[in-house]
Amino acid sequence: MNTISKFGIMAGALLCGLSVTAAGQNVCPARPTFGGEVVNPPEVSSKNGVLTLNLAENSSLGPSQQVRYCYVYNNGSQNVEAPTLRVNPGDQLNINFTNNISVVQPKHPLKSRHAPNKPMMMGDPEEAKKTGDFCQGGMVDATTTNIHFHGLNIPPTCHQDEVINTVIPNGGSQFQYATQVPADDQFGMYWYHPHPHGFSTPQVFGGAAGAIIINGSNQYTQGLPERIIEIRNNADMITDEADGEFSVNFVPANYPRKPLPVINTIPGQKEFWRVLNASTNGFMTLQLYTDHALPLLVVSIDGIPLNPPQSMTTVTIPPAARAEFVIPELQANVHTQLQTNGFDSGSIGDPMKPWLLANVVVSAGNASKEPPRMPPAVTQTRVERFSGVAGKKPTAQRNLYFSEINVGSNGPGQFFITVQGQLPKVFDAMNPPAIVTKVGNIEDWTVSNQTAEPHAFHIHQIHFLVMAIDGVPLANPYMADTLTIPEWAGSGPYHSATVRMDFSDPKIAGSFVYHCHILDHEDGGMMATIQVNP
Ligand SMILES: [Cu+2]
Repeated sequence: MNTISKFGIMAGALLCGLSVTAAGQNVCPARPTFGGEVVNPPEVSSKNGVLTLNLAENSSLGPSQQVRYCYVYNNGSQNVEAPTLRVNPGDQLNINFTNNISVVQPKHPLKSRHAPNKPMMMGDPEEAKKTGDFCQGGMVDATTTNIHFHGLNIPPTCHQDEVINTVIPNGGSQFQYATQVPADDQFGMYWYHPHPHGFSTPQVFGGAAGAIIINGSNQYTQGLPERIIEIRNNADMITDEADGEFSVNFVPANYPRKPLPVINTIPGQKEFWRVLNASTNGFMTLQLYTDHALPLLVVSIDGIPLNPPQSMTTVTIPPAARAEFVIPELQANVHTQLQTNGFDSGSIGDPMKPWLLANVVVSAGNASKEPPRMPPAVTQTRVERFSGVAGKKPTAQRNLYFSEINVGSNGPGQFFITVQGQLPKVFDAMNPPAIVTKVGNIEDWTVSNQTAEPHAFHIHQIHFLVMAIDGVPLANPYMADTLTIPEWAGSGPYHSATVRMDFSDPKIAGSFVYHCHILDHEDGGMMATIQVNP
């Protein structure tokens, strides 16, 4: 289903009578230009167990008349974009959030070939109006937002990590987020992004996304320079012939038309790279390439360590996933590039051709440009979340499947994720939960894909154990929060993954969602609600 490449949905939505205002002061900070250096994003760190910050979501028009969305933090002297939130396990995270989205209209609206991005009523609008409480729902449109803390295993309650009924209107509305990073959450990379149903794509595509790092090193990462790499679709690069153009820490990658982003490194030095796939639809096959793909020691996926780490020359991650790996010592003056090597997105998926992401310049002269180093490994033993899940006994087994109805080549289509035996329904906040379970249950879900394009299965609030692919048990099961389910080729069995859901933590009781993390599929309805009773 053609999705992001014809990104006219914003234009379409904006022309439908949503509030359209001129860009005022609440704009997005300038972004780097072609050939720029990839530097770590600005950071805000917790102190004495607490991280409190003011964060706004702004919007403005980029140079190519596409709408940029941005998370903005004032560091005391200037507004900076997409700060990395750095916390320790157990820390309190407080965000005083302001919605300053002032949607601006692209000069040359592109034609939508996409699922409808119609405003949708969520929650109880009457109650919302009466109480003025943004926890009660309201009409979700391109100017409303909320924040999802992707991968943090925190409660699905309002002011923490709730995206169904939390609808924060624009116009400077303020909203407090206050949550505690679980003490047993694992050291690694997580992220935050907007999740207003129907409009997550334009906001994330426009650039609104940032990293969360739970501090902590292990024997593989201690002492290494720590590089944070965020790959986004590039809102300013939309052309008919340029599907899948990306940016790296906002530096656009559009080779050969323009010079590549530059990663400056020194010779003979391993580095720890934390890569966030913040693209809305991009399946990445990451390689560090000289005249061959170099071995990368992958130490964690979606924030959770692999045991043991695995050496790979290609690291494949779906949209929203994170891969953290140690790169080998590089040699000076050897042509080295970061690239995605292309991905089979089926007969109807967005084309994922090979794409150069950055030139890696290896020079002793770069010593002053090295990022800060990882702290010494944590030696105290700690009970880590999900550590015993493989040995637990499942209390239920379910089958779910992705399906679509394509409505002609011009769309919109309908996108579904359905529990086997139920009727496919596009997401609606008023739908009853598709799955009801309770705290303490352990469930094995087999998720299959009946469509001719891949999907990226994601569930909020918990990670899951990837146990089997196409029914074949994995030798090394691993935890993830976002997983590719490959497309169906038109004959033979559907591809599937069997994953174990651990609902043991009473703090995750409540209603939350699971969905495809190709965000325009999610916006198009490929999402459903699970209710976990206390
Ligand atoms: Cu999908």
